[in-house]
Amino acid sequence: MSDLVRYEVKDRVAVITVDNPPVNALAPAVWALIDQAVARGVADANADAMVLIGAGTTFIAGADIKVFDTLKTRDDSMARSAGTHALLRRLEDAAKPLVSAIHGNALGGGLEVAQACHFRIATKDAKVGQPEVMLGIIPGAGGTQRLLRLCGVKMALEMCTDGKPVSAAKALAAGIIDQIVDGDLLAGAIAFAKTKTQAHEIRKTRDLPIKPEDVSGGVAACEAMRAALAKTARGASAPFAAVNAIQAALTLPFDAGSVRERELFAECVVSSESQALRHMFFAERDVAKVPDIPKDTPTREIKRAAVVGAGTMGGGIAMTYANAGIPVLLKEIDDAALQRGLATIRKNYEVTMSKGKMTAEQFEKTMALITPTTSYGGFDQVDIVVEAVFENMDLKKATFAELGKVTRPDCVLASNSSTLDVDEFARASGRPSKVLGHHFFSPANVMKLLEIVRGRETAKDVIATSLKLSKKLNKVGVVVGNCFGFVANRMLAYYMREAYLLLEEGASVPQIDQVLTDFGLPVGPYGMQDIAGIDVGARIRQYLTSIGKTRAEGPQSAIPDRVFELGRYGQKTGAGWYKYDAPGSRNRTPDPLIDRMAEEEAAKRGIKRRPIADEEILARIMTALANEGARVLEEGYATRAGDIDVIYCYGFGFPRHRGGPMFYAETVGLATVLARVKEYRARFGDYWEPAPLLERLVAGNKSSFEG
Ligand code: T1G
Repeated sequence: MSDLVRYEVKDRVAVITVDNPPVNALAPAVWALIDQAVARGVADANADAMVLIGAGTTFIAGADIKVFDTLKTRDDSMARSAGTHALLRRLEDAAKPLVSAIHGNALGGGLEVAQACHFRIATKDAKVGQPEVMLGIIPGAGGTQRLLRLCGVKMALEMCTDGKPVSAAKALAAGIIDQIVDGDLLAGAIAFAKTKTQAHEIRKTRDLPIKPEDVSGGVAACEAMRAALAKTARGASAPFAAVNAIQAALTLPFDAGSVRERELFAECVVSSESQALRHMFFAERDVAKVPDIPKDTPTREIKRAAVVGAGTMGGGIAMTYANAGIPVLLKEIDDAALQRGLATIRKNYEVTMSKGKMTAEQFEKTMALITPTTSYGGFDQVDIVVEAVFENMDLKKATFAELGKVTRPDCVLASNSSTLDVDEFARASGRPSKVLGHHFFSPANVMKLLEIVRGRETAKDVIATSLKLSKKLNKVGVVVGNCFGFVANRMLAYYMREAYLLLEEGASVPQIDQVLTDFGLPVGPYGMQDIAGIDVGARIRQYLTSIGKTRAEGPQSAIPDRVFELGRYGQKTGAGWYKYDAPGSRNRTPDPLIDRMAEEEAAKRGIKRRPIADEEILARIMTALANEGARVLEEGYATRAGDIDVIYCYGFGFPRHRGGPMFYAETVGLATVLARVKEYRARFGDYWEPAPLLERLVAGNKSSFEG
């Protein structure tokens, strides 16, 4: 037997151990070796029963996701799944009791293997689930046909459409597992197997009858789930395919239902939605892999923190630390500003409590971790300071100069700046190796993205510490370079440039926003600005202009500043790009004033306004993002294209089922993207400059930014 799957007999029970670190994924070889091991156990005169268990920290966490990229056509998938289904039937037909012993996770194909075993036992901390829809697919190894026979259609529908794992206790109550073992799992499994041997008990899941309540009400439950998904599964198709497969289990014999599952799985696995979601699965794990920062780079423990600035961002950052159980000093320049910040924090937590997501006791405990102050007292005790003062270089440099004096020499000094030069803060601090950017996204206590902005002299252990800290803060930390705007805002500037120019050329604010929300973004560019505050962007723009910078090449529309100068800051003032019922209201209506401004600005620039098709709006905005993203990659400010995709999905809600702006560009086709850049250059001006990387990749007939 190979190292991947071991076989040994203990006390007349064949113990089959899957050992494919780190999660015992079912690579093709592992499937085959399990098959062989069970056949060996059945034939082994020294074994009366069999136990299947995982080595290391978990049972089997699913099929090897990388394998799905080899399934180019539906036929490829149908061929592979025929083999998998047949293999699981062989397990199910074993003539001796076959018990799966679950610890850690039994997910996807892992749970399907367990379902094909005659019995399942688990440790109390184990979890079982069918998370395939998170990858744009459905259980493809009989899970939609067996699970409901164990736990009923309602729970099977929930598990297969939301993809969430369930606890061992819940699985036991539902009938998915047969026993929870205290103490040694293997010993418990062997004892359990021996009881089944004595009882000559073999229970084939596929032969279990559909529960009577499901015979009568199962199809209605499927219809109800479809109706619920229509509201929640925005743009996703896999959850509906899972419902269809489960409905087939209700209405067809097992074998016919299995064929239906395989057909539905095949449609999903070749879809661009699944390819995008599988890309995101690995991309959000790869961001922690920084080429010159080895995994074993020493890190420092962050036990105490401080935040300077209790504005919207500073308050949200302080909440992020408190939510992670890290005591945090929150400093403002005076008590009035401090109290305003604390009031906002309390209000945020009260909203959380009103939603039942936080108890009053948790609120008090979390708030107690935030110590307000108007001095630097106690800063010599903290392990990290996050600077979140106004986006003004002089103010930030002065703050870093002060922090360099009042904190310990080994204290990490991080700036929440969204745009400005981290190296300048570093120089001002007097210890640049401990300085970097921690760019949170608003609202900082909610958005998961954290841009870790690496300065020229930032030490490797400070980067490694930041990556580790981001996990503790429940953030996705992405290391980016210190260019103007870093990665997120540098690219966003081009996204907004096109949105403004399209408005002047004839599109409307509602039309542009609708195109982007139909594409899958939670909000369009104009709605986003009305939420974030038009004044925030305007003041940064003013400051950048004062230091001779603009965020993006090309024509700068005057409309944003005109809107700002009218005091229209968005929802908070009752008017921005839209009109609102009242300040703070979210009920918005288009405002003809904006269209008049667009007409005036177009006239000034000699533009003949025209109706603009939705397709052009989407193509120009997505092309602008991809072209600038290619520059970011080439200049080395992002490690890989997937990092940019993670930034956009986690920072701006770019739809995961599109895979992020770079993956989406690859699905459009890099040659098509380049052709569009050249077309726009001819139509609109030289500021549409093809990124050299894009030109090289297309010239080399490459289909991916990774070459
Ligand atoms: N395939 C390939 N690699 C996997 C993998 C998988 N299923 N699961 C994890 N990895 C890699 C991961 O990329 C990372 O690699 C390392 O393992 C540690 O993962 C036929 C069709 C189990 C909860 O969707 O949810 O079965 O970055 O960092 O935080 O019907 O991994 O170290 O190089 O996430 O401890 C269904 C996916 C597949 C489960 C552990 N199963 N995995 O979390 O570690 S489809 C899943 C997870 C399927 C069947 C269908 C998590 C975890 P690297 P990690 P973790």
